[in-house]
Amino acid sequence: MTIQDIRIRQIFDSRGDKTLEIVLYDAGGREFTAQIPSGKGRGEEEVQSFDYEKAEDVLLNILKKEIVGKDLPSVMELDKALIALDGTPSKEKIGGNVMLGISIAFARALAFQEKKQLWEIFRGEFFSGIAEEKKPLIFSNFINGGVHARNNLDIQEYLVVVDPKDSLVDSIHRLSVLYKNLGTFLEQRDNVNNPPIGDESGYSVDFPNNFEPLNVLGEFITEFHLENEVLIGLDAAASGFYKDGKYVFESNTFSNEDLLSLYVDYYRRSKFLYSIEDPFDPEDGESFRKLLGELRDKLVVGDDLTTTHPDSIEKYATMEAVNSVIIKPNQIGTVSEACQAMKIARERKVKTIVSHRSGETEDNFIIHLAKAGGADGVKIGVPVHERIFKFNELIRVYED
Ligand code: 2PG
Ligand code: MG
Repeated sequence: MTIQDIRIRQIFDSRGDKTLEIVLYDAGGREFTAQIPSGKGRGEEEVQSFDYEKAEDVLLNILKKEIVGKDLPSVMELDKALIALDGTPSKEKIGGNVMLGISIAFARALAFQEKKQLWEIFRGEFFSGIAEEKKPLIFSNFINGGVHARNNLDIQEYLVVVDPKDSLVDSIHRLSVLYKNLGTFLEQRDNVNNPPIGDESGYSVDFPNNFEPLNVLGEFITEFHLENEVLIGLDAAASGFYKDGKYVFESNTFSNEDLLSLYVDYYRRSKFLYSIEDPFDPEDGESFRKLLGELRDKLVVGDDLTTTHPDSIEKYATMEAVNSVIIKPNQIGTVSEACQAMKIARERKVKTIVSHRSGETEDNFIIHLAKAGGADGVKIGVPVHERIFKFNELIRVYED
């Protein structure tokens, strides 16, 4: 596939912040695009993300000379060339967002040329013979706190987790009904017309403490008789309340031991609580290991801890600090490395949850990545507003 030309457009993400769209032209002059999301709670090890001016500079001075006009046979070969040109661990020369956009847009061009679905390109290049066909659990963020909201919750996300074994449409509908009913409940509780929402369109209202949302969601699950198909997940995003080696939680100072006991108590009190993401700061990998030791049949998930980095996943899997990881391609900056991260996780029997970012676009690439690599879960927000694109693509990709 020859890359005839590349352009970069400025577009906006769901938070109204500027982000990039990469436009790639094939030899026939056809246009293939990729839009890159952005995160607020960026892990320390995440690769660099360039603004438009810097990206334009890279386009003119590096990409037009080294990539445009090249005939490349595969996504893998393109990524190898980009990684070699960049030559830095955190993608400081080309920018992880620019590299990922080119990587995805190129894969779309290949899919067009080969008359395939996008996921088939990824399956063929990276997961041939190793990914089984299964529908992923859907992690749906109903209540937003932490840096994603303007309320009093320290924990960033309260997620309803649904297993769409039978029908994706029915499961998504169930999520939608639950979400609307939670809205009505909060309207009445707080005597407001429309409860405020956070960065990912989950409700962002105050609660008496960080456990109470688990109670409320648990009561909904029981009321709607969903005990056998719905669970609850948390993303503590603990780096958001970590300061000088301590956790500032509910206005008190917690040691890592205190926080660990609090989480264990949450699990004891909520029978639906299934997963917890980033329960501690990435500096505190040892506490992840201790928590997983206490919660063998639950998920302890790495996100800021592992940043979709194959080496970090290997490290924390070996240490038995996590049994599940978030896969966010823009944390690592190329399709190949994101696929490599999924493969390492799979080899280590660590579950993979392919995830959106808090600042999202209409781009549905992550759903194709999940399908190609046989992901165990997808974390894609609530099935309303701007997140709906991902849910509808999920139906198309998994049920067509
Ligand atoms: C997270 C994400 C997505 P952000 O912490 O898992 O929910 O947030 O994109 O802000 O890092
Ligand atoms: Mg997270």
